[in-house]
Amino acid sequence: MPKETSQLIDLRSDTVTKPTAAMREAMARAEVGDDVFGDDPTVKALESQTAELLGKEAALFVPSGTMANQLAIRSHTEPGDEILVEANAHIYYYEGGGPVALSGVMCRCINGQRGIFTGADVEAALRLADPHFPRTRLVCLENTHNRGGGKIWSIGQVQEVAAAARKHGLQLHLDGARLWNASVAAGIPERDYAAYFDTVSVCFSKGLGAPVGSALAGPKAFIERARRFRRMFGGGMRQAGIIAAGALFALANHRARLAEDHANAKALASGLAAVNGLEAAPAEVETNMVRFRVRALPAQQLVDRLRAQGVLLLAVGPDTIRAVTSLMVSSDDIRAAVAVVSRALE
Ligand code: TLP
Repeated sequence: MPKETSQLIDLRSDTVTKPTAAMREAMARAEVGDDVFGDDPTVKALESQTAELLGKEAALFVPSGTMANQLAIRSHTEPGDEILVEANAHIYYYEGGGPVALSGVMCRCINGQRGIFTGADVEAALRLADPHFPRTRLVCLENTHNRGGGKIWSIGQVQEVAAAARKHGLQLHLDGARLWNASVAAGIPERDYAAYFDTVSVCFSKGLGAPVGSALAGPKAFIERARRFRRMFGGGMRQAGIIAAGALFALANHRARLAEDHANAKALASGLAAVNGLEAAPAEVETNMVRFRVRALPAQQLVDRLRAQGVLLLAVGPDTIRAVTSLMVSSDDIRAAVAVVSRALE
């Protein structure tokens, strides 16, 4: 029998997190106003706290991580420009072709190692300043890297790419949807990472557990330009303080606990590595994601089988499955999930 929703062990993503009772209370109490008129005090508080955390002049609250990234691209470029992205970057892979549709830019892909690339890669991908070519304008990094399996960029790696970009007058944007995870795991404050970038996007609705919302942070004039595009893209929200309050609660209460998710991901990978027919690499788990391979049957078939047993995972390739830990799963759930997977492959 399929399990009830409440009993499911949901490892598809950290986007599935639901607000806790305390977060809901904070949201219910939120002071609100019309944010398009600049009247919502809770949104303003969230924007200034986010800017402060990231060491930037200003921040803009937006409905999704995708919108934060796409606003950054639109605000950094003009149609006909080119941006450098890693071939597995969320911006390139999962945002519905946004860069070309919304900003009219070309994406030039760099093949990284689990999402990480080098300054030499940037230099090799650059276009000469010549009217034949698009103008290379922007380099995008993703930390942690989603399709890289939650891989963390070290500060040294960021520094090296940033130096190459600056040498050629390029702008830098960080897709920091999970920068919180990178910071907790690496012990490096968010602002230290952010310092190398002109703009940074962060999500409150993933591991932090808020129901909705992301932010784009950067220089004041840039954020004002992005605010215009947010309006154009339909992302101006009215009494958004209700959801901003969830994000504020998450910032205050759910950042340090991400370490638990990281420990659970490690434990999950170790458990899966011992299951016959699977290939998992616990040593590669750096944050809250685990990618593992299935040998015996197609990944989607195993995912379907596990769903019927109450364990939800995501097939991200023909033989590859992703699991993401979050505040929705406990260490007991992890042990239970490993047992279910193991039985399903017997
Ligand atoms: N990632 C989602 C899916 O879109 C794949 C997930 O389940 O991991 N940047 C990164 C690095 C992301 O992983 C995501 C979401 C986003 C941006 C976009 O965030 P949303 O979904 O809020 O638009």
